[in-house]
Amino acid sequence: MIASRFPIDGDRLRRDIEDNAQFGAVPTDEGRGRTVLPGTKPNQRAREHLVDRMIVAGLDVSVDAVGNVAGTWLPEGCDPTAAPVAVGSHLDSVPFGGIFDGPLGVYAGLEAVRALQEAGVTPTRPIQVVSFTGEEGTRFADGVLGSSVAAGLTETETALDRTDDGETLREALTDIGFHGEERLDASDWHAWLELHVEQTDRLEEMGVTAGVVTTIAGSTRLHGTIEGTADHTGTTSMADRTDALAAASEFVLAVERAARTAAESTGTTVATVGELSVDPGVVNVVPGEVEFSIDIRDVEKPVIDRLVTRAEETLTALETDRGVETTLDRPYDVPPAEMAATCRTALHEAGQSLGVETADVHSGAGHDTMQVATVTDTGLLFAPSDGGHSHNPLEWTDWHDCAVTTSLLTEALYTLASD
Ligand code: HGY
Ligand code: MN
Ligand code: MN
Ligand code: MN
Repeated sequence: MIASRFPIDGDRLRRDIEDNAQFGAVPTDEGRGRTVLPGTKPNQRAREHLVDRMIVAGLDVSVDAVGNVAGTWLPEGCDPTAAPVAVGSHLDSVPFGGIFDGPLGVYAGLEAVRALQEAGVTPTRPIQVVSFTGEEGTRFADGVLGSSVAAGLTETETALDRTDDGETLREALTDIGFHGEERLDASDWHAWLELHVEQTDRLEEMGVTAGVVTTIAGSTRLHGTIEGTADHTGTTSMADRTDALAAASEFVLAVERAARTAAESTGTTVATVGELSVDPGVVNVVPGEVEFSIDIRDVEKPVIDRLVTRAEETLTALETDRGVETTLDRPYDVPPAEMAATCRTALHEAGQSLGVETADVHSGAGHDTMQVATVTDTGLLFAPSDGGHSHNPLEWTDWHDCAVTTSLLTEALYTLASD
């Protein structure tokens, strides 16, 4: 790798990510896990730590109504009326998630600004380092909550009224001191960049350190119920049962079969029944009701829609064949997002200028970037995931790869903020 015009401090970046990893740290047999759900104490400490680090870097910190945190760098000589370039990701995690998914992007964004400051350069545009609330969809929404509000896709009050575990998002954010004013408006931005771990093993297999994302797969999340009749397991004959779990089992396998068939031709289709709860869920009662959720993804929207239709048809057939009653709703429907040529070029050219090989890849994972892409130019840069693991404590990215991809991010950020 050729020396960068804006040398980043890999140790400082590592310290930020390691310090952040303490918040919500969970004991695991191997790897380093963390559980940092929106509005919880670990989330509060992670946010406070970020604000502290932003203040140390001389950024002007603001918190919006849904807890999105933005640190703005407006150096002398920079046009304060110019549309900013923003960079960042999220600090929340899935339960027992890894330490890089989200925090790498937030702290790489901060490190990029520090590197530009220390190089003594002045971009023509302000730069904002952003941490979005609730990207993972573990509480209050099915995902990308803060970026959906910032992109104007979800009303602020609607988001704040969402409840989880008996509290509204408004109450949870107020409790942790991160229910601000206003709304961070992503449509104000000239461009947006996010660095994220790849969460699969393509880059590792290719031996490439930097993935420049072309398209982020669309993601549709369905929630449904299958209702049968709870009955005594000892006295209810097999012929007289309406077993909700048996019906649901057929449904899960039908969804999997349809996704496997689609993936044979697309190579990018995935569908998962990730949640299945049985009521009453005891050994001597025939399952009366099952609740489930499905996550369907592909880079082509029609493929997703065909799988949704297949799921609906399967439920209808189960009603006829098994006498169950079913419901299915589709609260989360994010279409595939194309990354902007301006940002992809800036990232590839950053690789060339640094002598770092880059490769075009698609993203099977969803990201805040897909929401921001609806209102401004966006780019998404991947760092390799060792063994492709993510959303578990085995998630790992070599510190060297974190530093190299942060250098590319810095170069591209300066390019986009200096036009
Ligand atoms: O679900 C996703 O794709 C993201 O990791 N939240
Ligand atoms: Mn993420
Ligand atoms: Mn994630
Ligand atoms: Mn490695």
